[in-house]
Amino acid sequence: MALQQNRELEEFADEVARGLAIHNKTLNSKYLYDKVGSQLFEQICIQPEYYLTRTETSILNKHAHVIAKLTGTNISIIELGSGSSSKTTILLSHLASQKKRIFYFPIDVSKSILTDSARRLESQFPNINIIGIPSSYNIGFERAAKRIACDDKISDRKLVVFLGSSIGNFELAHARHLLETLRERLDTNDFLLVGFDLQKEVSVLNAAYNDKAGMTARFNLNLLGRINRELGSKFDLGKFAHCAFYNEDKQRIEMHLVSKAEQEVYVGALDTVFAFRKGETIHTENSYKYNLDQIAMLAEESGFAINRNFTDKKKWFDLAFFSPA
Ligand code: AVI
Repeated sequence: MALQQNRELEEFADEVARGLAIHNKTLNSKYLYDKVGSQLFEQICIQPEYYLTRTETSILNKHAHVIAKLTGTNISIIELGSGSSSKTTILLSHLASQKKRIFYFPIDVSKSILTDSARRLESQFPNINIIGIPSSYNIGFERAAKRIACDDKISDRKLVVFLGSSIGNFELAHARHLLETLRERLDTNDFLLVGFDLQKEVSVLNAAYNDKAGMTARFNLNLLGRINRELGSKFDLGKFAHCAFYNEDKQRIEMHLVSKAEQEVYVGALDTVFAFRKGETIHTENSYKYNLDQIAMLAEESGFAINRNFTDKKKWFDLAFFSPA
């Protein structure tokens, strides 16, 4: 455990060293989610401007019974990046009502979130076996698939769930690679349910990533706070500003941290000083917005066929239900 933590810290230090040394400074968005960042993200999800969570939830509320019918109840559910499992609970309640013993494998890097949500789900659904896997997507999926293959009591028909538009945080080639990898590991009668945020009016997109309460700004700035805490740096968070905007050419929200002044910052763990010009930015996240044709193309290119698209009335969000082609 301590060894793994050391390795993760070393990897973080390496990425910070590389990301801040280059001309277009950048940091991997996965580092936004330490304990503080994950709590701030939960707050973002309930902001009035952040339509994604409530829209996806409303789609699930409306269509979970159809999804449950399409999968049948003899199914094992593997969720990538399950977080608090709150949206999946809607689907689980439809599957659990059918008295079968179901297995649910939530995969998340945060062990504490997994423990809390497993406790809640176990008391809510006595006939669902919850096997939380604290891990990255790839390793977690392997572990869940192995367990399913080894145990006769567990249905080997799988539904993989990837909600929240997390796929939008992947570069397009990486999103395709992730789906291709999943396809290779799924059988023809398995399923994949993916949440995609759809393209829409730019003002709605910009507002969602610039909420009035300032939660997204705090979430973004916390990345510098994390570097301070874990790598002994001296970032003054007051000297950086949150900046998020829709890049229409690239069809993505870009999130940056802008240096408000010319400054130098020392990072203890790297024994290095990084210089920032006034107005220079650190690119911290992309969030790609899709249209239905792009989703169909992505599915086809990675070996899936779209079984159904479940969208809301405004067509702001899509829950795409894929089957292996
Ligand atoms: C997790 N992910 C889908 C969020 C998004 O909308 O891209 C992360 C986020 N970044 C800022 N606000 C929310």
